This record gives sequence, C-alpha cells and structure tokens, in this order.
Amino acid sequence: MRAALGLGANLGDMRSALNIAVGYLIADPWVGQVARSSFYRTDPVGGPEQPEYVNAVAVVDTRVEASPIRTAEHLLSLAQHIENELQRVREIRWGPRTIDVDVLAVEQLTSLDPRLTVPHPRIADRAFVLIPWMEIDPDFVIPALGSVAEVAAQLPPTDHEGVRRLVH
Ligand code: A4P
Ligand code: MG
Repeated sequence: MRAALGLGANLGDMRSALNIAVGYLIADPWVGQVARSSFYRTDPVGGPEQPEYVNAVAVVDTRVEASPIRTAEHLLSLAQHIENELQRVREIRWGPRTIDVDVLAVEQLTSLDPRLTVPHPRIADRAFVLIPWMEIDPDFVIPALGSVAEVAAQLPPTDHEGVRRLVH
C-alpha cells in the first residue's frame, strides 16, 4: 500500500533531523520501499515570523496486509514516535531543533477525523509539499484533488519561488 509523508524542520541541524526521520521510516517493520525527495529550503508558510524550513517528502510502500485506515493509524503513530524521539535528542544534545512529520496520503483513503485527517487538508496550497512529492511520485492520485503533478501545476508561480532544491 502506498503512502506519502511530509517532513519539515526549521531549527537546529535540519537536514540531519530529516535524515534521522527517514532512518526511522526505513527501520519500521511495516515499511518496505522508501523513496525520499531531495531536500528543499522553503519560505515559511503561515504562523508567526519564523526561520526558513527544510522540507522533503517520503513515499513509502507498506508490506503489512492491513486496511488503509489501519495503515494510516500506524503511520500516524510512527510519525509521532519520530517527533518524540527527535524532540528528546534535541533537549539532551544538539540544542534547539524541531521536526514535523505529517501523513499526507494513504492510497485512496479519505478520513475526516481531526486526529487523523487524510489526505492532509492543506496539501493543495503547499508548494513545500507538492514540489518535493512531484519529484518522486508525480502520478500518485490525491483523493478529490487529482495527481500530484496536476495539483502542483495549479500553484501560483510565486509559490514555486519559495521552494529551492538543495544540492549537496
Ligand atoms: N493530525 C490530523 N491529521 C494528521 C495527519 N494527516 N498527519 C493531527 C499528522 N497529524 C495529523 O499535529 C497536530 C495534530 O494534527 C496531531 O495531534 C495529529 O493527531 P502537530 O504536528 O503536532 O502540530 P502542527 O505541526 O502545529 O500542525 P500541523 O497540522 O502539522 O501544521 P501544518 O499545518 O502542517 O503547518 N512552512 C514551510 N515552508 N514548511 C513547513 O513544513 N509547516 C508548517 C506546519 C507551517 N509552515 C510551514 C511548514
Ligand atoms: Mg504535523
């Protein structure tokens, strides 16, 4: 079953936080193949004045036979586990750091539960999600929205400017 997760950080060693997060995904027994986009430096969207983010998207294929909702529940708890672990590391060792892991979509599942809303409700206007996702899985169909490439094509050009691929 295919799913996509959004990764973002804007404090501390952001790339290292994202790499650690991807390591947790790869290590999870439910997760088979993992594709990770490049890292992107992105202008912050919404919220108070805050530093730039580094964002990436991971597309995972799960290998445990379970319903889409069970799979989504598992991925949400994995996302929260990763957030907790990185939070803990931050307090002990490397100073301020933050990581946000969001479940973007799970197959064709639609869930309106506020605890687990899938597809993630703000995908359509977020270049920092759509541009990395398009790099690795442009044909994935986001329920009610269309393919990742189609939805990305609807972003205003100015939004594209706020998302810059990091070359390393
Ligand atoms: N929740 C519901 N649905 C989901 C889902 N699909 N995935 C619930 C993950 N969590 C989901 O999440 C709050 C609650 O959402 C959880 O209890 C969970 O059950 P959180 O991650 O603790 O809080 P948050 O990060 O403040 O909220 P959220 O919704 O992740 O924030 P946003 O809207 O994603 O905004 N600008 C740039 N350039 N890059 C960014 O990454 N991120 C944000 C965060 C704002 N601006 C940004 C970026
Ligand atoms: Mg979140």
